Amino acid sequence: MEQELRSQPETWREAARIGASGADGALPEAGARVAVIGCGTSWFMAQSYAALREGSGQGVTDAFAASEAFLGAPRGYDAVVAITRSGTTTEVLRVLEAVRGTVPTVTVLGDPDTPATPLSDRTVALPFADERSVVQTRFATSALTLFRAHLGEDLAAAVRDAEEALAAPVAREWVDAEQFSFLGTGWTVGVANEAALKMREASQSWTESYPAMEYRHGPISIAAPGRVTWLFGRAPEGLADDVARTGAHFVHHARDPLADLVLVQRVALERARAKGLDPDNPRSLTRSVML
Ligand code: F1P
Repeated sequence: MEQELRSQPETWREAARIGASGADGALPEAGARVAVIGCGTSWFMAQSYAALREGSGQGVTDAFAASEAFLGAPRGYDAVVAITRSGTTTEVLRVLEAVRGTVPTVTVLGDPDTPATPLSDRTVALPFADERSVVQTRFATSALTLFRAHLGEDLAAAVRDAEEALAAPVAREWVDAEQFSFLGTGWTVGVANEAALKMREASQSWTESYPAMEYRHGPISIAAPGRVTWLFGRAPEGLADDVARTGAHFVHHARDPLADLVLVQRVALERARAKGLDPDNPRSLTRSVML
């Protein structure tokens, strides 16, 4: 996991190049109503992509957990984008099967030679970002980098921020914290959800995640000294003061939110090691979940 995590600036550069050059026209065009699906980490990247695409005016874009969508495939969309590192996740394959022939599908995956490929009208493969680890790091962040570049964003600063996040100190308070609440707004809600999952998967930590303003509607009641509230992206007015009153440690960095996720991945590694856990063999997890 560590080696893969550390290669993110390189894999982001390559993903940004592919996205900026149009990803071979595989991704849906502006104006299309798009459903984005995935499981686990890939679902959280789907959430971020959906918020970014819709926010950039390219059309209605909704994210669905494939594990819910396979119970009743999304309807009323012009295209389905599936995100799956492995290309073998059962729920993703079932959604692709269910919508086959009714709506164009494009799957963003690691290895191009997977069961998802023949079920998709188009694929965007990121083999340079594929991983052997159970816990995803670079595939997910590279997929989101590809989407951001495809939507017209210049990712040069994000790549620089990722390099900086790889060199930044990991604070003692984060390694020792009893609990983490990760918060985001808009596209960074998906990033916050992914940060919380990463910390659970790799280090068996108690973590939660919320849209930042929603945090004040109840979840802030668990903020306390020895616990961390970590905000990605835009800071809603008054939030820092509210958290300060609880005594929780508030974290809000200026760097690109996806690059700040790289720092959380490192914190997850450090916490796993501090607890004597092997982050490359996480409890009860497999690289791909097949039903
Ligand atoms: C999705 C996923 C991972 C999760 C776990 C099981 O995989 O849910 O996000 O961390 O390893 O698989 P994929 O569809 O992106 O291959």
